[in-house]
Amino acid sequence: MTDAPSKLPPVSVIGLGSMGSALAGALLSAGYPVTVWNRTADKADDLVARGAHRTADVTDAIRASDLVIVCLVDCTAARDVLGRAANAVAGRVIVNLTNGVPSDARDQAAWAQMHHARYIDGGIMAVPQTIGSADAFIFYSGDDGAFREHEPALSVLGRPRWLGTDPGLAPLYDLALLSGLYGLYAGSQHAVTLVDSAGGDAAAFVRDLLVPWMMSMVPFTVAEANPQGRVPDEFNPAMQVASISNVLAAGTAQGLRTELTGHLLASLDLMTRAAAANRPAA
Ligand code: FVH
Repeated sequence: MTDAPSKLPPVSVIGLGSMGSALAGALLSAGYPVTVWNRTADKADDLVARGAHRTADVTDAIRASDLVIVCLVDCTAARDVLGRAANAVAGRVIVNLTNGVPSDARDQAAWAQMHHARYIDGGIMAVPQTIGSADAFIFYSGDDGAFREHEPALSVLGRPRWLGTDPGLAPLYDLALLSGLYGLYAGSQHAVTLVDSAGGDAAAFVRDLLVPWMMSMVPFTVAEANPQGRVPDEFNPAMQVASISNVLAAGTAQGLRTELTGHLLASLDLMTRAAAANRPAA
């Protein structure tokens, strides 16, 4: 007995690194007919075993579906791969989930328009393990008609979050969230290194102190961030300058690498300027 053909529209996935493979896998699990292409062809083996169709040529993968999802290492690779398939993209909706800057997205959208394709850029706020789960969400911006048309298939990957018709918005919001995350990572790394340098139990410090404390402080601290860099009165910037200077001094005394202090210097600069603005005139 053969399986009944899927009533769902076909989707092509270009790029089968860890993320592209997870995207294609989620679509297969949801019953979509999936065509895949990857520079290194054997990375498609598992997906083919699950029912995906593999093409040797990227052009054939793009021709196979109206919806083409691109997920490559960077925007240079995405531009090169799509550029080689320029004669196949007319009439297609290209959803580029490759991480990039807003101007990459706008350039790629203009290129797509020139080749009679509709373009959506996206920012994946998930890791491969969470694709297809309630924990994953993905920013989208660009051609809104194309987005509404293909929202059901895109919803399979993670909760879609539409940002508007400027294709640069999805990468901008993606990078803004990553900026917050990397600040948290840099701060945590400095904290752990400081405890470790004094012979402390870094694992216990992370488990029992850093994680619970950060969890309780993050909502409050983040809520005070504002586009003007204005420091709220209750923060008392002069007091913050003293505390941050002490963190820096302790790190230096413990022989910590200065590369870990960038986030502290940024906060010190902000607080120093706020303290100067608050100082009563002599
Ligand atoms: N993995 C993650 O946790 C993050 C989560 C947030 C979103 N990112 C972005 O997703 C894009 C792809 O990331 P990835 O994790 O799949 O990356 P890799 O596993 O390293 O796979 C890279 C794929 O790109 C192909 N590739 C690289 N260079 C070229 C090229 N010049 N021409 C054609 N394809 C190229 C590579 O092919 P191959 O090496 O297997 O032949 C992989 O398919 C990325 O933008 C993240 O920022 C993931």
